Formats: sequence, structure tokens, C-alpha cells
Amino acid sequence: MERLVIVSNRVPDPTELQQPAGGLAVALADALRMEKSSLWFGWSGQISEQQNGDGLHSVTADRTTYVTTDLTRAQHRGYYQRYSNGIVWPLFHYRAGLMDYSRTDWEAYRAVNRMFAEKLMPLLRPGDTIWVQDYHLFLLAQELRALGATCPIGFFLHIPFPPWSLFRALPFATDVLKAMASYDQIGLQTREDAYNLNECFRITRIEASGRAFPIGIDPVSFAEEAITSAESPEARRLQASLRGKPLIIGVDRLDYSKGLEERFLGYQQLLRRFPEHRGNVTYLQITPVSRGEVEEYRLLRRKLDEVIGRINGTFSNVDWTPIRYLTHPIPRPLLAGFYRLADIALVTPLRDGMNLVAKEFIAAQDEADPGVLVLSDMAGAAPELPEALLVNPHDPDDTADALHRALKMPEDERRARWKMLDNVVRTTTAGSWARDFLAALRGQTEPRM
Ligand code: GDG
Repeated sequence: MERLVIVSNRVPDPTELQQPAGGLAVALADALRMEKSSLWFGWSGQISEQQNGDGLHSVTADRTTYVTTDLTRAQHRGYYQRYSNGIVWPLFHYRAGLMDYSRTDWEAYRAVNRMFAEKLMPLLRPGDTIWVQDYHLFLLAQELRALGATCPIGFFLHIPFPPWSLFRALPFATDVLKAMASYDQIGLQTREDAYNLNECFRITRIEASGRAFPIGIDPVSFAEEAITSAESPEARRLQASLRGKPLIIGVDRLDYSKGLEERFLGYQQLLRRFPEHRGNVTYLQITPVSRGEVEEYRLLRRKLDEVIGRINGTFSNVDWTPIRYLTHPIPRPLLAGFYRLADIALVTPLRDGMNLVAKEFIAAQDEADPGVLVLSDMAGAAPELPEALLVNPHDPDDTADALHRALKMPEDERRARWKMLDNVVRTTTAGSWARDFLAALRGQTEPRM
């Protein structure tokens, strides 16, 4: 029987899948609904030094079996914190200067990819298709093939892929490319990412290629959630506190790729250069803390506290605070309602694979009175969403100009722009993304003997 096997670094708790907090989990939950039977394999999120038996935990819900393994403290540090998040993440977001490399991290990364393959191999059966997710597992197909796996194996990269001139700064860059060639299908977010990867293959003379499969959301259910939740007591409290003045919203994991400091400076420029908006607009930034154990993220948090403190200190008065800043996650339905109440979404990453917040904001709008999306030109979503107000996120004055324009935009222009954006969000969805990728993977691979 056909079965889909998903492998990702973290496996969501099936009880949370109804309301997952991240883009990857939402999109894949949709993919799983289309399958007759599936297995989801990866890290449990737990650290333990000793494992009994095969060390696997297993739970089944809704035709999907979730099988997880713990990591040891050393594996977690070397494979996850250091190689994946301390080396690949910054480099692939074009921040080579933030890479912090040591040879032992690469060894830990290889060892955990091998350990995943060894634990997954006995669970595989004829008819399986494996779909591996993201930069933690570049080497998995190569390891599985070495153990004799013959089924189709695909890979999707959720983050950008940098050009060769940057990629080559990755220690063991060519080994990573060679390992990627063991996948039968490689998916990337944008054509630019696919171009960059294919150039790397060409330059190193490795026979392989990748293609763009832009990821999306489930716009119908998200819009329904937004309509219901905009009427909830919490959303009404937010609305009442605005006293009829416009709301700008930002929603991002706390991460240096999201361009938060530059964005706050852009908002500061709006208040400086266009004094009419002082006291007449509110900016709500929701930024759940992530990767708090990594030094770079702790420093970023302190920096943002400082910048926000300075802006609020300079411009606040007794009954108005320019930036409201939340660092705890809020429930997904409420987030949908907040997007619907907002007049502007400020989405200005310095680099982003896609950025689902931009698509969620569009899906949540009221078609009679939609808000305006201010979007970084550097987000993977930008080529798909050209009717947004596109900005260079490094230039605070560009952001300030776009905010001013959005605050002044006539209703008919807002509606016309939103209509075109909404069409895209409703066409390229999480479901179509998974369907297209799996059709390409299953369609193009001959069974290996
Ligand atoms: C990676 C790539 C790519 C955020 N705060 C809260 C909350 N969120 C949700 C958002 C959205 C998700 O988290 C974030 O997705 P993004 O796409 O914006 O960014 P990453 O987490 O960096 O995701 C990215 C994505 O993978 C998918 O391929 O688009 O480029 O970096 O869904 O709504 N959710 C809740 N509370 C919050 O406070 N419930």
C-alpha cells in the first residue's frame, strides 16, 4: 500500500496539529489529510542520555503514526544548535559573518543524519514515498541509500538557497551538494533559490537539479478563523483600545533574519518625518522568543528591547504608546482575528524563504475594507505578491514612505490591490504545494532495483 513518510527535525505533537504554531506544521498537516496512510519521523524535542530498546516513541492519530527519537545533549548541541542553527541558518540567510564553525559540529551533524537513517530504515516498507523537510537533514537520503533504501525520496528546503559565491563558504560545501544529489526531487521556495542551487550543481559538476514549489497556507480555513475570532472578547478589547485609529501589525519569530531592528527604525522614521501620524496610529508587534539558548538570539532580544524602549520613550505621551510589543506566542485563531482588525501588515525580513505571515494577513482581510501589505522585496513571497507595497528592508526611509502611503491609500486602490493578492493566496496553497511536490516526486522516479 502507498504510504507517505515525512521526516523533519521536529515532529509536532498530534494534539497540537489542530492548532500548529509554525508554517511547516500547518502546510504538512494539509498534505497528511490527502494521504491514505502516513508516518512522520523525527526528533521528539526531548534530550536524554540513555535510551531503552530502539529508543523510539510512537503514537498514532488520524491515519498518521508519529515516531520520534530523543537526542543526547551533545547531539542536540552539535547537530541542532551549532551546525543547523549556528552555521547553515545564518549563511543561507546571506549572513556569512554570523557563522560560528567548528569541525566537531559537522561531525555531529553527519552522525545525527546517519542515526535518523538507521532508526527509520527498519520502519520502511514497500510502497513508501519519503519526503524530507529542511536544512537539518541534507544528508539523510545519502545515508538511507547507503543502508539500501530504494523508495523515492524527496527534499524540500524551507529557507533560501544562497548563490555559489556564498554557499562555498560552508565548510564541506561540496559534500553537502553531493549528498543532496541522492534525492529524487529537490524543492525550493522560489525560482531564485532554484537558480542558485542549480548553479552550484553546475559549477561543481554534480548531476542534479532543484525546482521551485512555493509554499502556501490554507486560506479558506484561515479566513473563517479570522472572521470568527475578530468578534472574540480579546479582539474586541484590542479594537476598543485603538479608539478608531489605524493598526499596524507585525508577527515574526524573534530572529535576526526578520529585520526587526530595521523595521522599528522605519516606523521611527514615519513618526519623525510625518508628525501627523504621532498619536494617530498604533503598531502591535508580536514576536515569540525562539532559540533563546543561542547567544546571537539573546543579544538580538536585548538590542530590540533597547530600540523599542528608545522609540517609546521619545514619542509616547500619557495616553499613547507608539509600539506595543509582545514576546509570548498567542493562539493561532486569535492571531487570525488580529490580522483582520489590522489596517497594515509590516512584513520586512532581510531574507526569508517564503514568509507565511504575508499570506495569512491577506487571507484574513475583510474584502469590503481590506488592509495593505507592506512587504520586503527580500521575502520569498515578494515575486508572488507584487501588488503589495514592496520595500527595501535595509532602508528605514523606504519603509516610512510605504507606511505613509499605506495609511493614506484610498479605499478603491486598497481593494484592487488586495483582490489580486488574494487571488494568488487562494491559488498557491499549502494543499497545492504538497500535491505538486508529491506528484513530481512520485511521477518522475522509476522504482530503484
Ligand atoms: C520557515 C521559513 C517559510 C508567529 N507568531 C505566532 C505564530 N506564528 C506563526 C505565523 C506563521 C509561522 O508562525 C511563521 O511562518 P513564517 O513563514 O513567517 O516563518 P518561519 O517560522 O521562519 O518559517 C519561512 C516557512 O518556514 C514555511 O516554509 O515561509 O521563510 O523561515 O504561520 O502565523 N503562531 C501563533 N502564535 C504566535 O505568536 N499561534
